[in-house]
Amino acid sequence: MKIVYSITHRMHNPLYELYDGAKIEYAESSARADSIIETLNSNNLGPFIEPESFDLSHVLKIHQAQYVDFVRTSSNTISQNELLFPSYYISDTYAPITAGTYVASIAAIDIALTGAQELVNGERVVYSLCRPPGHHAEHSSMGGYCYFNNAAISAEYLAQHGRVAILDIDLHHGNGTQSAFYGRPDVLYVSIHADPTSFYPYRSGFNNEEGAGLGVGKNINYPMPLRTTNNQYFKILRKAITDIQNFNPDYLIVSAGFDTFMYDPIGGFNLTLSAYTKIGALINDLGLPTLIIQEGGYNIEHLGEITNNFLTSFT
Ligand code: Q9C
Ligand code: ZN
Repeated sequence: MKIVYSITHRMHNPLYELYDGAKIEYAESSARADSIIETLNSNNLGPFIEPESFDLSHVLKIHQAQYVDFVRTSSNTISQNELLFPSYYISDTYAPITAGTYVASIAAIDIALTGAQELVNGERVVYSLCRPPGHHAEHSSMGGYCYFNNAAISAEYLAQHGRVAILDIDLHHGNGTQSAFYGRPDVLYVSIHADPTSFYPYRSGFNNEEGAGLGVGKNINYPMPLRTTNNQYFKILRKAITDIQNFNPDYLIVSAGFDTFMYDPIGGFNLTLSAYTKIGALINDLGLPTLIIQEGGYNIEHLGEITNNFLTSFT
């Protein structure tokens, strides 16, 4: 399986995040990608390929030009080790801008788009190791460790070639991806996540959010209780997979967050290591051209193994 990756992600490594005003360790660290690469490497997954660079016009189909400009200029003018928490273009305190943020975020988009291009060229499954992640980034705001929406940008790219389904299995609801396609009949968004009544991002991910206008019925949320177990999860995943089959897409994008793991430091579900092999197998059974995009997952010790278990089901 082709794995698209670049070390440029290391340029983005904020020193802390703000939680209730306190500085706490930044969960979305560069050690995450290192853990994944190391494990995939030692299990002989690959080949690893470098991203191509794509035109900014792809980004501007999903994000507001002023917002993109703001991330670029503030990132390029801030000094090393400084963190900027602006009072606009941001939805929470988990996505500070640092000197390397823009460069790394653009590389993550190129990684996702390179994967999408590989699918159009006939590849069956590609893994895009994006960092920073993207599914919380909205039209004109960053948040939840995300700056630009890698999954939405590549979905828009693939939508030029056919019908696209996005399956979001990150622990958190992908508010950015949902809002990007909320009115669209040609892109299905299905998400399984912790019930937003008591979990980030709090304001979206409820099951009455079904899409708008021509997109009604093309947005499907499955909020799940905290401490969801393997079997509870598989049951809902099967429903989500049926939704995707009914939509009959040409391409599938998986927003693959692994923060559903029982020992995730910011987690809330109880999935075990072996659950990810099964989740991968159930998704692989769809038999669709599939782009797997990395989102969350913060247990550094096990993240590589989780990712490896998931990906191995596609090989
Ligand atoms: N003290 C993704 O998984 N809340 N983003 C963190 C920790 C924000 C997660 C609270 C979680 C954002 C891509
Ligand atoms: Zn998450």
